[in-house]
Amino acid sequence: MIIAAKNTEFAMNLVNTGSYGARVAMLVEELCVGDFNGNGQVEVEDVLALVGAYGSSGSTYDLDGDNQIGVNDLLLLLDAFGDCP
Ligand SMILES: [Ca+2]
Ligand SMILES: [Ca+2]
Repeated sequence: MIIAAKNTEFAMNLVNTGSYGARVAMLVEELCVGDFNGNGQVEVEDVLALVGAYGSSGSTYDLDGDNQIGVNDLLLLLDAFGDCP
């Protein structure tokens, strides 16, 4: 399971229904918000990708978590414009 989110807390229940023990490992890494093409920068291509999805619903370009691609997502993207940390 991969979850990408910003400023979000997650609660989860894990149930082991098997007869063996289980180990859960969690990796927390800082994502580069808005770097949709994964090249280490938020640049024009990422802006164009978001603009292309503007007005739709979905999670890929939804940076504020409201399930709609809109002006707040564009503003968050522009705020992150440049090299990833
Ligand atoms: Ca990029
Ligand atoms: Ca949104």
